[in-house]
Amino acid sequence: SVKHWDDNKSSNESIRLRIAIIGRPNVGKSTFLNSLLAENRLIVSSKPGTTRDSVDISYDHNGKLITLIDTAGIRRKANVVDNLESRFVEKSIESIKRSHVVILMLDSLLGIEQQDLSIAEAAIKGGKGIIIVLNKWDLIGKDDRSKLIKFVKQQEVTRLFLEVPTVTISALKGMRCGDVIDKCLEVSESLNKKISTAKLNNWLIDAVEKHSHPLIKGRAIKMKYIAQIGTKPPAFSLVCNVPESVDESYKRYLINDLRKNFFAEGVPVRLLLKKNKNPYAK
Ligand SMILES: Nc1nc2c(ncn2[C@@H]2O[C@H](COP(=O)(O)OP(=O)(O)OP(=O)(O)O)[C@@H](O)[C@H]2O)c(=O)[nH]1
Ligand SMILES: [Mg+2]
Repeated sequence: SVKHWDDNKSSNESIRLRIAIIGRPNVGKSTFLNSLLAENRLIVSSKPGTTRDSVDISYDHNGKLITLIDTAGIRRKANVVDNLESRFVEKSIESIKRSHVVILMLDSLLGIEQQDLSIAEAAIKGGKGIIIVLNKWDLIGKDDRSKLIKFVKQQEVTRLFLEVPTVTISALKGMRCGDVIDKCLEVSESLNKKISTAKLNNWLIDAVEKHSHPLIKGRAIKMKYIAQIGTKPPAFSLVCNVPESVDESYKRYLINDLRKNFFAEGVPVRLLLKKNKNPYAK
């Protein structure tokens, strides 16, 4: 019936994946979109700041409808001394908020800079999935390729504390552009994943056995019980005897291990440490 068809449509609409494409001016965001859409629906120019506002584009990826958000990079105004980085980040955050997964696009010739890391941090803090795209790969000589990837990967681990899927493309030549969307779908699926409590607690036993928390003033820190409390991003509550004493680095270890065991790269995992609620304790 018509009603059934409408219901279907609205439920499909509500889960339609929204992907924000973020990157500094001129990295090739619009070229990438044009390459995906295989027609010049967007204005592409070698002048930074061509696209003024963010644009939502419907895209059919192998029968799956996706919304792509193209965000303009922020152009430095001549003779204006202001905080370019914060303006860039601010603008990008608007698009990040409306998305599920963020594509952070880099110009391979320029690599990854502080602004890029700030964007990635904002995406991760916002609980969004993230992937990094190294565009203009056609301009990188064979000898520099592995060095560049290694550097970006190292920045992910040391600055973002999250391994992020990193895809090399040439938007201009239409090289591997579809792979980027495949990766986004993978990340999006993983963002929604629910892990059974039994699996989680088995993981916890192993994780603590592999690497236990150091004693705090001679007292053992006990990780007692873990349960998933949310998805998109996946969030967990971990009951512990003294949550306030848990090392930041230990918490990071648990989050990373949890991520590696159950989720895709680029999925931010949240861990909430809680004190066990013992009704007989004072
Ligand atoms: N060699 C090479 N050039 C590229 C590639 N992708 C984009 N470009 C060029 O880079 C320039 C900027 O591309 P745009 O797509 O307009 O960049 P943008 O990120 O949308 O820029 P803004 O909208 O201004 O933020 C253009 O001259 C493109 O032709 C690529 O893969 N390889
Ligand atoms: Mg553009």
